[in-house]
Amino acid sequence: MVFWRKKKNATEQEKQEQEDKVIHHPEEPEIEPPTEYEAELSEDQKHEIFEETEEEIIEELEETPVPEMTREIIEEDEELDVPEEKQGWFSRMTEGLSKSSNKITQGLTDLVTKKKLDQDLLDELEDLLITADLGPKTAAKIVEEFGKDRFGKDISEEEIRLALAESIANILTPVAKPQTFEKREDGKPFVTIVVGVNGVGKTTTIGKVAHDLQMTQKRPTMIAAADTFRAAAIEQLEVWAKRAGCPFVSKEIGSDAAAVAFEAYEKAKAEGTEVLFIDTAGRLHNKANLMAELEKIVRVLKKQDETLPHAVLLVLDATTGQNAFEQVRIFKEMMNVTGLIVTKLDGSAKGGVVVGLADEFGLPIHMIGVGEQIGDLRPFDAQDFANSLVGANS
Ligand SMILES: Nc1nc2c(ncn2[C@@H]2O[C@H](COP(=O)(O)OP(=O)(O)OP(=O)(O)O)[C@@H](O)[C@H]2O)c(=O)[nH]1
Ligand SMILES: [Mg+2]
Repeated sequence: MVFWRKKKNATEQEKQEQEDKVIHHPEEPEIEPPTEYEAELSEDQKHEIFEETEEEIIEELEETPVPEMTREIIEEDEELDVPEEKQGWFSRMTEGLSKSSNKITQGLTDLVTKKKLDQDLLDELEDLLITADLGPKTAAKIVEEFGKDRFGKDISEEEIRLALAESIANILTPVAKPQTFEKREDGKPFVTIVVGVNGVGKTTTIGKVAHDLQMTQKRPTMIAAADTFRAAAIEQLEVWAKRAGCPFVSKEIGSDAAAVAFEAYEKAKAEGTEVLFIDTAGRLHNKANLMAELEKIVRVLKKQDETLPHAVLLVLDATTGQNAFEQVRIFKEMMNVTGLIVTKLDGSAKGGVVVGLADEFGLPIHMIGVGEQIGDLRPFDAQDFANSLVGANS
């Protein structure tokens, strides 16, 4: 009995270590600056995270001055570089997805040397979809559907391509839902928390979306730096806020992330801001710390208004391929993730991961990132994405 319990604990520990690796890969450089976090939460931290009263948070807020930027700063920003929309959306995405689609298109050309569809061809097609990172379950599902009415019949490369595009579009259509950040009837800000592991593109994505809202749609937007662990992270977000022409709320490095969120919300409400973005830290020592921090942000916001936050967007880096599945699973355990943004589809041969994610989790995919520039974020269009991925014409 004792032995069994030990074994169970060991398995739990292994699971925890595995999950911590997803959050913070062991080969990544050390976190800077070193945080005061310990592997386990101390009594003080537990108090701070779970029992701190609203008064204590407010007290803390009053002590720390908040650097701020205003919309006017945009006029001084000489470096602003907004590339012109030279190509249509489809060709830009196709270009962005070229590595992924090359893999599938070239694979198909190599594959279809026979005329009739047999089991070997179906198996090879399944392998091809797995290498393109659709994931084994989704690949099997697509191939089964494809083989159903065609087995033993003549088949052409073009027919396979179109059938694949259709199956993929069928999987993607239910999740392709743009995030509209709708104007609240109560006149209060629409609050979005952006989460994701280190380096996936959270800050860049906020900058891109905020720019679109503030500059193109002319909707007052504010950005808050609740990633308080690295000075560079705060500065990077400030640069993006400046480009987007948005007010920026931050506190000193090492400040309480929830306090930044609290203060930003108060300010956004007071200024008639329509959309507030809260950037969060991707890199904490382990899952327990990250979860504690994110939970506290949500708890503090909910004290202001039960309906907060209105969106929790999980950013995923397509180049991580299958690891993205683990990230979704872990973040879904931690938070009520309302939708996904998949970045770096331009530099990845793993664009197929989007299809696997849609099939496995059914979470809305709001946007995709196809570059580092301000205009390189696009609403997610199921049919266009499917066509681009398999190299079919739109
Ligand atoms: N090619 C490409 N690069 C991107 C895209 N989105 C973000 N990046 C780059 O990815 C790198 C990391 O982006 P960040 O926005 O700093 O990522 P983050 O999630 O905020 O990272 P942390 O704050 O360290 O957790 C930067 O160099 C970005 O320019 C994209 O869609 N395509
Ligand atoms: Mg960041």
